Amino acid sequence: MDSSRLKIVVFGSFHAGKSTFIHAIDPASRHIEAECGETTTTVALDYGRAMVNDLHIHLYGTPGQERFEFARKIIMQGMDAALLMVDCTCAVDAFTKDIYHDLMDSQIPLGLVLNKCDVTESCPAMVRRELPGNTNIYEISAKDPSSAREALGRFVEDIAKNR
Ligand SMILES: Nc1nc2c(ncn2[C@@H]2O[C@H](COP(=O)(O)OP(=O)(O)O)[C@@H](O)[C@H]2O)c(=O)[nH]1
Ligand SMILES: [Mg+2]
Repeated sequence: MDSSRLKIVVFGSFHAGKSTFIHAIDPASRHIEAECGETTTTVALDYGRAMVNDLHIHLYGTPGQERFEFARKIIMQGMDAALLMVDCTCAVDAFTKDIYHDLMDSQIPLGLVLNKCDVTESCPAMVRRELPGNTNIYEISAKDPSSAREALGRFVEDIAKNR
């Protein structure tokens, strides 16, 4: 692992707030939509950069739907850490739980981003119960760029302790 750069991949269901989060961190981030193969299927992903302390952070947002497993596999190559974005305004879906367990089983440092905490009905406590066992948890509203940046900064510091 290059000690001055970190590749962080952002996972999460469609609509969890991945694009909003990456754009909040890096207003110059790119949202990329690519046609794949002979089908009309479009894969959407995001890419943004940030500096945290002296580290160059490269953030990659993955496509959320299950059928984009192949694209997630490619984007995941060489990742140093992962963030799982969860929408706290609704029940935790099976896709999010599956990704959570897969990432927990891997050796990759994982942070849980509990998003949309600005919404009155949001229930981050429920998400914590549904996705137990991880200590890097950040409650944010990706609509508030400062809370997104603070969560990323804390995550990078948290994982730097174990590098
Ligand atoms: N209230 C609220 N809405 C949010 C927040 N983050 C994202 N959204 C909204 O949720 C929807 C999905 O966000 P998006 O970033 O496109 O999700 P993605 O599919 O995971 O990339 C959009 O309408 C966003 O404006 C948040 O923290 N609070
Ligand atoms: Mg998106």
